[in-house]
Amino acid sequence: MKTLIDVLAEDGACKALSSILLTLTQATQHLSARIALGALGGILGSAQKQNIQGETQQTLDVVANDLIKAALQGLPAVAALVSEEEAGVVPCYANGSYVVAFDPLDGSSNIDVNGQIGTIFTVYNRLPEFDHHSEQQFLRPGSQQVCAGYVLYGPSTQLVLCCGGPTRSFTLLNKHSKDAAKTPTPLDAQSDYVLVDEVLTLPIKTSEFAINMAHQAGWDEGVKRYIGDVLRGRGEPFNMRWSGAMVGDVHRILLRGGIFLYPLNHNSHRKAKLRLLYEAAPMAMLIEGAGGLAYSQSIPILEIAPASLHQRLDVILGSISEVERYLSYIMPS
Ligand code: AHM
Ligand code: MG
Repeated sequence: MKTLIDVLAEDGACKALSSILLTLTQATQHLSARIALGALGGILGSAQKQNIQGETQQTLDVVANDLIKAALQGLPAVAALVSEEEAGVVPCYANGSYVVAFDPLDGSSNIDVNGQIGTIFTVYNRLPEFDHHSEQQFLRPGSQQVCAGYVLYGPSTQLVLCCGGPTRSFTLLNKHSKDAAKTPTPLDAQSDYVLVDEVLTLPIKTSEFAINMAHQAGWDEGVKRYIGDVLRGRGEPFNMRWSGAMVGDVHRILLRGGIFLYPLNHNSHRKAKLRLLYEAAPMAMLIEGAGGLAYSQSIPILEIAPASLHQRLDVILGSISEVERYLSYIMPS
């Protein structure tokens, strides 16, 4: 049985990067234990405040953010961090060699209904030419990510990670639960992420698509035509799946193949929903590490540098053949 620490050692991850990944994932172990307690863990309901993006925060959004932020802030390897729940860059250690961005709690609308939720994260090398807490540390194309991952809090808790090689998955072996509602420290040394898939490879055959159909009135014509053709059938049965949490939908696609779409919605004031830095870019690295493709409009997501920390964009990712087919509908001929 190989655990995350064994895999990082085998891959030759340096001490600083290992400290970040182990600390961050330990924070998610605590989160997992709190989440498993549901209403008994005091994590349900609204926090009665808004984040910088004007979204009402759930209690768990705040709990998850505080937990992960506190864990990373204590690490000398971390120069700065960005979170979906923080307005700007949070400075950490001036000599830190990495910067970290994260969505502490993805799929917030699923929290109170015991649905799938997750944590998404990305790590970049700190750029020596800028201040350690400069926004420039984060406004870089996803191709520069050192490592990306997510934790899915589902019936089991799974970590999916790519550090430049293959995308791998781990399952949390959790030997405790009774003390989970207590304060998140000290860490429980008995919980660990155990490697289950050394190399995740996205299946080529596609029979599922994931999209929020409720927004179709606001889609571009190409998106409407593509979905219309899928719904009419193409000689192959298609199923639609939408979990309301990107981690859940991307996880299904990594295991079963298919396509995930969050297109522009011209009827919404913000047009795009998903954020580039800590949602789309890490997911693109994980999907490409598993042999898939990730685009926004006609541009590979990993080539796009955010213009601002919380920039949103439309997202297309999944099996190569289906993403290419979709692109042929939305590209001007
Ligand atoms: P969140 O990070 O605030 O939870 O928002 C992102 C989520 C994604 O996980 C998911 O794909 C999408 O928003 C769901 O949006 P919708 O409300 O259209 O179902
Ligand atoms: Mg999110």
